[in-house]
Amino acid sequence: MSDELVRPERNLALELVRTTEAAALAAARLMGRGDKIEADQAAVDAMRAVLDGVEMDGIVVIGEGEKDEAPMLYNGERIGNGEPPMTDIAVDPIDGTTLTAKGQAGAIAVIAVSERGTMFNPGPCVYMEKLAVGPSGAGIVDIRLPVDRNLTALAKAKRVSVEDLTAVVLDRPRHEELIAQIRGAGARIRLISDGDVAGAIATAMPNSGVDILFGIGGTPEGVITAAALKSMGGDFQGRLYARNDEERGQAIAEGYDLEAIMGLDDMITTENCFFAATGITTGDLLKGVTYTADGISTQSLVMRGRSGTVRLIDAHHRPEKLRNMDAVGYE
Ligand code: VTB
Repeated sequence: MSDELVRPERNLALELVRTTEAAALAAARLMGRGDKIEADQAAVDAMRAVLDGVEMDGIVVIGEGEKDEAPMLYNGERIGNGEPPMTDIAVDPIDGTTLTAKGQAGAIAVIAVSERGTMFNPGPCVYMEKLAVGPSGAGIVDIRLPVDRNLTALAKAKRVSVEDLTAVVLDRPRHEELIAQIRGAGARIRLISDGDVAGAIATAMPNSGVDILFGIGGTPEGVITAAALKSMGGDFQGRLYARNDEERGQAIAEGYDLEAIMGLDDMITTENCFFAATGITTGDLLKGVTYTADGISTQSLVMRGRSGTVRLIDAHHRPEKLRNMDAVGYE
């Protein structure tokens, strides 16, 4: 094998969805048990096991953290069977560990993959200010503008009134002012306790009931969101956010620009990207894992940046067969 960059030409997302299904199946068994660490570990183990069989030479750019704290899916870990294509990987085996532990809406298992060297590495930057919209808002909203101007512009583009719009916001004290501004403008609000990946992507899904996401959330989640919104044709803008002087100093020392507005092409600098997510608990974006006498059902989203194809995949799993295959998480 030469070192020449082999680009991922096939639709990797169709294979990656098996990894998010595995993570969701493992996590869903632990729904409502009040233990988010246990649920996360189960999802990580299951996703990691399936990832080993995916034909790619991947490096985890966004993972569970540094090697010493994360036994698997740590930043820098090599993933896949080592064959080309060479890829960057962002994983969040559960976005919404607390939602899972409490059995609340909107937890998903998610992965994004792009051509090697194209994924933004957030390094020490934990948070970013975010603005996400679906295709009808692309080119219309601007994170630098006041909230009411963005809402007015989006309402006009969607041919509705501002009162008809629903904004998704993480329910955090830091958003008090933002929430007041959205209310002042007259829009409806869906406050979520976690899970801004699903919240942002839902803005681009027809009939999801949400139109725009505002607020400060995790930077890793932002990069993952970008892979999806690139495929869906929505827009996502971000600005890195430091919580204190120490974080600011560290980010600047490492060369990050805290003033810059980052767009979809800054977070993932190629169209050659892939996204897969599976619902753990039912939410605005996806149905959660459900159990019947006939087996287990999952619902997943599968996307490819270059083609812009978005697939919604309902899968039916047969635990009695999978158990014989030593598959992880299919109890
Ligand atoms: C969000 C959300 C995550 O973190 O990015 C959020 O998507 C941001 O951080 O599900 P805080 O919780 O510190 O506000 C999560 O809630 C958890 O990782």
